[in-house]
Amino acid sequence: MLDVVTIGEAMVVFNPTASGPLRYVNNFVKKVGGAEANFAIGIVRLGHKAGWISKLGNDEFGKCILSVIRGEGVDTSQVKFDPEAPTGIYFKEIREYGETKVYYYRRGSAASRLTPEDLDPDYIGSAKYLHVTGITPALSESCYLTIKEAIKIAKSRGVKISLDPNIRLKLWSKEQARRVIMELAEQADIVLPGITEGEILVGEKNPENIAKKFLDLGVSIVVVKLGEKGAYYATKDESGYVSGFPIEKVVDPIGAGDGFAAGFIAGLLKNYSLKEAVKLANAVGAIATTVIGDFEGLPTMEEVEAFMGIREDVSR
Ligand code: KDG
Repeated sequence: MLDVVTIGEAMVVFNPTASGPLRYVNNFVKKVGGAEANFAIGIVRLGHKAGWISKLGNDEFGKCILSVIRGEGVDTSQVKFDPEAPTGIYFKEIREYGETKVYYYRRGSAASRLTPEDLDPDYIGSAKYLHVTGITPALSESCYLTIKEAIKIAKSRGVKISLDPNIRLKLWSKEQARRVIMELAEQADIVLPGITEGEILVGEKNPENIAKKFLDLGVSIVVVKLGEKGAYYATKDESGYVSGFPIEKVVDPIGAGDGFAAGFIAGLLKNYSLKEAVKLANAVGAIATTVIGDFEGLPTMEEVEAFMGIREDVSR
């Protein structure tokens, strides 16, 4: 029995060893990343069982990704190798000002060839939550159909659906993202938009108005991420702001949102109150930014409790 199942692409990530335009960067560190895989690793670190459905190229990078994600304790029994397409890769570019940029080399990748036939209904049905993001349906028409089918299976088996919009404008336009993500949101129990994503999706800037738009669609729980300020959560019965954990030195923000989602769903799996689950999400998201790599900073339950000051941290 799994706690969570998720579906999406993982890539080899090339992290630059210096900041500045990539044309002047000569050295990179090879890592692994992918929103849904990061999320699954986060869930496992927090003490729960996660399964990741995907496709990888039958190449060295695909084998590297499988051993890393399996090595982190995620169930990879549903991961297939596609002999006819490569594993996707991406490069990060770090600037001393502004946001980290990413450059994808993933068009036509093995994961973009996922189809509804790759889904085992019993596997999805064995979980408590199906977690999907707006990245997978942006990869290809067949990926979009795969996510729709996974949601249909989950709904028919009583599996709750959580949706992180994860809008990546390097993959599609705002209009395409809005149309597809809002269609998926209508089916979701939980939606976790960032504040800018809320503006793209529902045309509102205020977290309370963003949440209301999703609740009106039939979503049960909405959590709007407000960066270091924390988050705003709302259901039809309760709502509130939960402060964040500002980090003095963010070394790599990529993957923080996946950490937030993992923290929130782990909180629900632990039967925390909504407020406590959002607090855990804020802490996990914050800690994730303190380590280079998309998932490497994700904390264990012991680490996050020490960070939140509810457990003694014995360092030596
Ligand atoms: O949320 C972090 C992800 O963006 C990163 O790991 C890479 O999946 C990725 C993507 O599509 O950007």
